Amino acid sequence: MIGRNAFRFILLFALFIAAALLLRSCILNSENPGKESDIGYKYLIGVSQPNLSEPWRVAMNEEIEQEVGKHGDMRVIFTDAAQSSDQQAQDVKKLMGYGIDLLIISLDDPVALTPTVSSVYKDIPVIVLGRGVAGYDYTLYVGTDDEMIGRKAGEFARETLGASGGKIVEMQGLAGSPTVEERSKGFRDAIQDSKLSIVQTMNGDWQRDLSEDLLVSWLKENHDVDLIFAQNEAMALGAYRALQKLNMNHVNIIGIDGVNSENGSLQLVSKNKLTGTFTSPPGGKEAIQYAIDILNKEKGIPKKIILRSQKITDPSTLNSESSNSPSPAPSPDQTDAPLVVGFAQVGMESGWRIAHTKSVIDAAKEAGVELLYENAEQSQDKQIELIRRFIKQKVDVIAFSPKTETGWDEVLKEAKEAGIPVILSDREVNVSDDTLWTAYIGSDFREEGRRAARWLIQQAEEGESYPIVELQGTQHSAPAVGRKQGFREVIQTDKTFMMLESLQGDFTKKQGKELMAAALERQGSKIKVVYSHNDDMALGAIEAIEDFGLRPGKDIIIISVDATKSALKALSIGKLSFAVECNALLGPQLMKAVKDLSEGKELPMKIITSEGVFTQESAKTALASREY
Ligand code: GYE
Repeated sequence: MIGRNAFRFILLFALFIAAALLLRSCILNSENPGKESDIGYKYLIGVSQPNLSEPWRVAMNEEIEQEVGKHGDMRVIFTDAAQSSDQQAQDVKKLMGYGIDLLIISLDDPVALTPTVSSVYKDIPVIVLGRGVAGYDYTLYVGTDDEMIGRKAGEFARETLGASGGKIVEMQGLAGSPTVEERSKGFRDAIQDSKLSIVQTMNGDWQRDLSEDLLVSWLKENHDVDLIFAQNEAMALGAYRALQKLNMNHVNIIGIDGVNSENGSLQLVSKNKLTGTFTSPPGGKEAIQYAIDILNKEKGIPKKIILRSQKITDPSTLNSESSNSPSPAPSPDQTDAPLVVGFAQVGMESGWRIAHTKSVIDAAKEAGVELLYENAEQSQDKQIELIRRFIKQKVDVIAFSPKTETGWDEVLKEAKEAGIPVILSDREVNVSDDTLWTAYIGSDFREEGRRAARWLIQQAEEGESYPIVELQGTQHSAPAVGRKQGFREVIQTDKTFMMLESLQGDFTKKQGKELMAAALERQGSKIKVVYSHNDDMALGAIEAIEDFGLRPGKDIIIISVDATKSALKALSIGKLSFAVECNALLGPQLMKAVKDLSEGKELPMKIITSEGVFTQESAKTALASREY
C-alpha cells in the first residue's frame, strides 16, 4: 500500500506538471492564446461571398482553399449569401462571432455592404477581393483595373466590328458597384470616337438567368444588334443562351472573367460561343499570401494589388510566353552573385524625389542587390539612353520613374526582347501594350486629387465662392495627369469652386514661386485657393504670397500633395492648409518585387501604396517621426 503522504506527493506533482504544460502552451500561442493548443491552428480566416452562382466566384474560393491548404496553421470558413445583401451582412456578423482573425470579402453590392466592411475594419484586418468597395475602409484591395479592362473590351469591340461600326447592348452588373461604373467608363471611352454605339444598357446584376431573361424580352423587339458587351462571365453565358433561343448567333459577345471551368468563358471562347473575353483573375491566391503578411504584421503592406488582365480569343494562348505576358522573371544564375538592378531616376527636382532616391538606394543595400543608379536630370531622352545602357549591361531588372506617360514603347520593346523585366517606380506609362512592363509600384494619383478636393469642399463656407489657382506638375507626367483629373472629378460637382488659372509647373519650388507671383500680379486677392501638385511648388507659392503681402493659409487656402517633412512644418505653423500624402518610401517594395521576380513569382500588375492626409493639427503630431 502506498502511504498516504506518498500518494499526496504524487498527486501534487501530477497537478504541477499539468499546470506547467498548460502555461507553456498558452505562452507559445501568446498572439492567439489557447487557439493553437486547443484546435491546432493559429489563424482563422473568414471568407464572405455574395453568391456562388458565378463560376468566377467558385474559382476564387478554390484558389483560397488551395493556398490556405499550404499553411498548416491556418483555417478558413466560407459563407455564401445567395445573392442577398442582407444575408451577406448577417454572414459577416456570424464570421466575427466565430472569432476570425481576418475577413476576406467580395461584394456584388458595395453600397449595401460598405458600412459592414467599415465596422469590421475597426476590429480586424479586411481584404476586399474582386469587386470594389466604396471608399478606403479596408486593409487591402485585391482585384483588377476595371476601367482598363473596360477600355480593352471597347478596343476589342472596335476591332471586331471594324470601321463600319455597329449597335451594342451593354449588360452591366449590379447598379452602384464601382466595378460596373469603371468597366462601363473604360468601354465607353474606347468607343467614343467611332461608329460603335450603345443602343441599350441593362443590369443583369452579375447573374446568368436574369441577363438571359432581360435580353430575350428586349431582343424580341429589337433585332438590329451587332455585339453584346457583358461585364462578367455569368452574364456573357446568359447572353449566349438568349441569342441561342432567338436564333441570333451572328451577334458577337465580349465577356469578362475568363474562368477556366465547365461552361466558363474560356470554354465558350474555344467553342466560338464568345467572340472573346478578358481575364479578371479572382485573386484568391494573392489574398491569402497577403493575409499571411498582414497577420504577421509585415511592414509595407500596399493598399491595392491590381492583377493583370489578358485578352483571350484563343484559350490555347492563355499564360503562354506570347506577347500576352510581360517579360519572364530574370533567370536566377547558378552563382550566388547579387541581383543587378538598373535604376534610371527621373531627376532630383523635389524633396519627395530625394527621399524616393534614398529609399531605393537604402533598400537595395539592405536587400543585397547591386543597384546601378543613374540620374536622368529630367530628360526623357537620357532615361531612354540609360535603359538602353542597362540592356547592354544585361542587368537582371530595369526600374525607372518615367518622366512622362508616353514615348516609351520602343525602348520597352527592346527591354522585353532582351528578356529583361521592367518595373515602373512611382510613375506609370501609357504604352500600346501593357505587357511591355512587368509591374508598377506607386500611388493612385487620381485618388490623391480627389482627396484634395474632398477636403476643400468640406471647408467651404455657406455663400462663399472659391476661385482656384492650380500649379500643375511636370507636363504629361502620370502624377500631374492623375492629380488634375481626380481634383476636377470632385470639385466639378460643386459650383462654389471655379478654376481661375491652371498653370504649367514642373514640381520645383522655383517654378512654384514664379508662377504664383505672376498669378498674383494678374488676379491679386481674387485668388482664394491654391491647389499645388506637390509640396515644392506649394512652398514656392507660399513665399510668393508673402512677398505679395497676403497671408498664406489664411488669406489663401493652400493644398499640396506629397506631405514631406517641409510641408508638415508649413502645416504646423499655419502657412499650408492641407497636405495629401504621396508615399516616397517605395524602395522596400521595389526590392521585394525584384526578389520575388528572381524567385520566379508572378508580380501583380500594380502595387498601390497606402497613403493618408494631413491637416494642420495632425501635422503637429506627425512631424517628429516623419521619415521624409
Ligand atoms: O509628387 C513630386 C515629384 O512622381 C509622385 O514627382 C512623384 C512626383 C511627386 O517631383 O514631388
